[in-house]
Amino acid sequence: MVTLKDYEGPITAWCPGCGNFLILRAVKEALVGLNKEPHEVLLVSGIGQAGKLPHYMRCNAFNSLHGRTLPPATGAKLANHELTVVAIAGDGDCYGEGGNHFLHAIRRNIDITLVVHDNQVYGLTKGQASPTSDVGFVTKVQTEGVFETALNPISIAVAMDASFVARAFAGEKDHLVQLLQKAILHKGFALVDVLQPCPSFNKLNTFMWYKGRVYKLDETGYDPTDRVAAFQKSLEWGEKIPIGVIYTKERPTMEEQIAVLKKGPLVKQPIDRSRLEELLKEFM
Ligand SMILES: Cc1ncc(C[n+]2csc(CCOP(=O)(O)OP(=O)(O)O)c2C)c(N)n1
Ligand SMILES: [Mg+2]
Repeated sequence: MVTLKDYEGPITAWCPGCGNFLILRAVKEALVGLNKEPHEVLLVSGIGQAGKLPHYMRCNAFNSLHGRTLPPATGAKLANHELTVVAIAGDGDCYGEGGNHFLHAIRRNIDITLVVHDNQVYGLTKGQASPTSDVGFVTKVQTEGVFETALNPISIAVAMDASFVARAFAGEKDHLVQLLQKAILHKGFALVDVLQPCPSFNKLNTFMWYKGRVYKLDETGYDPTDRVAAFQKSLEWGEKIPIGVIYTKERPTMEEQIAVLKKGPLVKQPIDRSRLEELLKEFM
């Protein structure tokens, strides 16, 4: 029987009131609820305040470079597809510097869950605008307000026919736990974009700002399998912001299409050292 204690990690260094605390708690609760042992789980992150989440849990973890959360997560899943791989990224990490990897992970449909802590700001580097910052958002760098149109990760994911697309709100922790569990159980690439207040550097999109706007799709009879309706839903932002599963589509995963993996995880397959020696001879 797995308990929260099994996942307990060291003391955090996040600011008081940060939405990351709720996301950390939700990730633990989701894994415990699914009865996943820490050794069956790998968390992969890049650089940022979000990227520190795996440091604060006791399970397998890999900390990559900024914007490079998805490549090692993909590699690890290919090496051992029996692992539950959860990629943890910030909005800057995933939609800015790592934007290209985001697009191609969706195309490949590798069976991992991507949790984006979307605080609409660069938190770690102390408050520059991120790709998801709203137009007009004023920072120490964007002194006259952001003029670029915000990137809409949900619309992009639906447009690219991602196999699971959800939006959550850190302030609705139990709902977030349910969405994380659905994403982990889903066979294929699963995006959970989590709206996350940053009390230090985002004074616009606060807990109250989100609280007054979010509503749960699950309570509206919404059908997440209709792609056109999902795209339309993805455009809702402002007075009302939908949270829940926005789109799902069953399609073959990357692992299912790679013949050698049918014999089991690569890490468990025997290695033919004679071929390796042949290769090494080329460098002698
Ligand atoms: C290659 C590289 N580029 C830029 C940086 C600087 N940097 C570190 S974290 C970060 C942005 C973090 O923002 P986000 O991903 O939204 O995470 P948050 O801190 O908000 O959780 C940047 C630009 C870096 N460390 N490495
Ligand atoms: Mg951020």
